[in-house]
Amino acid sequence: MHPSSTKPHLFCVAILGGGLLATPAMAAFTPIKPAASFNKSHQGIFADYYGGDFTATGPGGLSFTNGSVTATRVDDADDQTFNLGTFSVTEIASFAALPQTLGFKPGGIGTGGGLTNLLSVPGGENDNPANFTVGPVDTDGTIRFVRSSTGLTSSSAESENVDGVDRLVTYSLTGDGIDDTLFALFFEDRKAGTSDEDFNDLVVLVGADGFAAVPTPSAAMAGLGLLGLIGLRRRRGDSTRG
Ligand SMILES: [Ca+2]
Ligand SMILES: [Ca+2]
Ligand SMILES: [Ca+2]
Repeated sequence: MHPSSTKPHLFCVAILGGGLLATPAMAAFTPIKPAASFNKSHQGIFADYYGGDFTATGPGGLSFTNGSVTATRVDDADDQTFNLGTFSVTEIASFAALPQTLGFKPGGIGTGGGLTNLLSVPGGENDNPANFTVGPVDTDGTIRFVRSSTGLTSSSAESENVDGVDRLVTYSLTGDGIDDTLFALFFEDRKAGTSDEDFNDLVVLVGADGFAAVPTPSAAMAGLGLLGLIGLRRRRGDSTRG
């Protein structure tokens, strides 16, 4: 038996509830390589958004927490399709040279389906601090997320990718101000073999109930109890591009 087979898998399924379609496959966590100095790590991206200092936690140190928000790494057998119903999506970072577009297709793995584009962000190795949100988007049943940039389109379902390799790493977010299913999706934008495998080229939050309670970094660091007010301000400030 693979050394990390059953325990992490059961752990994740218990945490995730109905947001993802669990499969009976063995647990597997797609490897991530350290980000280049001009990029940010997954911990750094969470810290930028939620504030505080995110440190490794959980099985294998693959998850992160700042003490109030925890990002639990999702088994990569379980982030290939999603079942979110009505959801919103917010881009929180993009460390990539190329512009990035995110969309989704209805249906399960290998079912084809028409692409609905959700958002696009410019390229240029930046973290696009002016986060923006799209939604609510109504979906019915299973969907796959699809990221594209010049020369490559990749799906959350790895068997649909030209290289057959996983290009999405997902965390389930829980903690202060997060009352509903909320995932952080970290995409890699190059094919295996030509990629730096930092999985920070497009980073979005997807949630079944929007983002009204997400704290700003300054509020989280100051420990202010104004999450609802800040959430409203954040929503008003959001814009939709592409
Ligand atoms: Ca994956
Ligand atoms: Ca990158
Ligand atoms: Ca990359």
